[in-house]
Amino acid sequence: MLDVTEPVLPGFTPWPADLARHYRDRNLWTGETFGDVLAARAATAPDRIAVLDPAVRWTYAELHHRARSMATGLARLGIGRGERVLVQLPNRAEFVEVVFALFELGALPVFCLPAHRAAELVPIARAAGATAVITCGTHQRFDYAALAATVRAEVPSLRHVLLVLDHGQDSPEGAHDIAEFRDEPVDLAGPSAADVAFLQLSGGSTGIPKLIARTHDDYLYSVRRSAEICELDSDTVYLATLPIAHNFPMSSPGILGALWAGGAVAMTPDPTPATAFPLIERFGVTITGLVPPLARLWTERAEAGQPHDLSSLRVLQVGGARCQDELARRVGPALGVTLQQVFGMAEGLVCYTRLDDPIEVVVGTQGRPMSEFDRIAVVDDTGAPVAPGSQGNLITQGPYTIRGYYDNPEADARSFTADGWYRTGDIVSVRPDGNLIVAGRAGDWVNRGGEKVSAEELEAHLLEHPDVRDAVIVGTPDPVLGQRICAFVQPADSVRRPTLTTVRSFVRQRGVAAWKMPDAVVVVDEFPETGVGKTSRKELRQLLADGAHGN
Ligand code: OOB
Repeated sequence: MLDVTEPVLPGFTPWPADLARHYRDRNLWTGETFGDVLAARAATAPDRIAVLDPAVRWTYAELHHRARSMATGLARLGIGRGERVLVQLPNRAEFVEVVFALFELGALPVFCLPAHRAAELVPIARAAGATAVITCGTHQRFDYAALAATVRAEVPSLRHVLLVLDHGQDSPEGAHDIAEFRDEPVDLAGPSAADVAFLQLSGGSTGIPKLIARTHDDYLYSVRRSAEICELDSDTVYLATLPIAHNFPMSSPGILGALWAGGAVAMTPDPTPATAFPLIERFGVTITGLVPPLARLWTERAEAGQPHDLSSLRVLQVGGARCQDELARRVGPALGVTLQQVFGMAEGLVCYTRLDDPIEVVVGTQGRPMSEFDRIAVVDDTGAPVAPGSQGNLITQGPYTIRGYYDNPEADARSFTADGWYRTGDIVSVRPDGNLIVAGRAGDWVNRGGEKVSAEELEAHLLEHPDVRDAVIVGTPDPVLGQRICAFVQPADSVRRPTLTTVRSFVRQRGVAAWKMPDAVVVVDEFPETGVGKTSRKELRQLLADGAHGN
């Protein structure tokens, strides 16, 4: 039955009514909720494995029962439809239980990353008007319960702290063990498909956090389409390697895609080869997704030889940041997988290379939009379309791309055009075959005395240097030029450290214009990362501001 109830969450910007009707008429938006999907899988394949982690193995029937039971308990606590609940959990089975319990209730999970601390969580909780936090006790030697207590003390709307505890862990004063809220399930009214299902965080927010409200209708469409493109079925075992609350492992096709297809979701508590490779072998993992720094680590480990049998792994997705061609060429042969590039954003649009694309497309592009209903345009800084094939700003709209942030008109004024296109902030070009090449973020340019240098372009050159393992270019303030070019490099080994002289002469030999030569080289063993493992240019800039010196 089609559900045409319009969503009611204040602060949510709906799609224009005619477009919403169009998407429903075309059956892109099917009127199903995530709760409906789980109920359907539990009815048709109750005994199939739905969720696996090192400690847990739940069938669809068990997962469904647990989610309904927890939803009933949370309703008893007074958490109701439309309320926002911060969820900060590591990759473990209970994440899925908690999220489906909230879906069942019609309460909205606000997806936080385990790397978030009070400086991020307090503004998020305020912006969301959250009434509860669901987190864990101590994990990887960090006390999440204490963090939740700090956030609660700062945010008056937060009434409850609920903890997913390990055996033997006690719940501190003022918090509840969530196990106390596993009641005998009763049928709850639940949300409609047009309702907002959750709030996701936009990457790289400064100031008031940009929260992204996604409906059951629009998100399920993106999950379904992603599962089709990634050829998931009931034999799929998807490994959640990246922090599970992020949009990529959540829905591209991620854990929700695997569940939609009736497959299994497996979890690794950390993404290193030492932890993840044995789990791939143990669970028979068929697909997972990584950010480029991790893809590099996995590739290097596999190239060096490693003792685990990864033969079940068929598809390795790389996305979240630009995968350099040099790395993309190595991934498939090293790990014995089909590489898939994924260029996406929590705001909506996701592009994939297809599994049967020629290698040149898979290595050299970030794929094409997943839906024929996605609209993309490449425009200059005045908003006019650029010549076909030229680089410019990517803007987009479509059946799963938001029309505005949650309750944030200032951010909307910057990030959306008057007619509702989302400005991605990405500089791309579109090839004649429709595949996109991401050149970088609009801000990732160094403006050296008026000469613009693309960070990504220079990084690609440095990566070809035999002594360089990884490289990131950032601009640093310069009194004369405005900005200078600083290259942060990780050395390939501890003996031969790249220097400014060797790097400059190498880049010059590659026939690169003189004004693109780095002005400084800083050798570091690791790059600072964002919560999801992307390299953080912001923190690298901060390192320089704090006095890091090059040679
Ligand atoms: C994903 O989502 P977010 O919201 O954390 O970050 C989105 C931004 C994009 O606008 C782009 O700047 C960058 O991350 N990005 C890429 C990329 N994938 C994302 N830049 C270059 N190449 C790529 N392949 O990161 C995300 C969401 C869903 C699926 C995959 C990634």
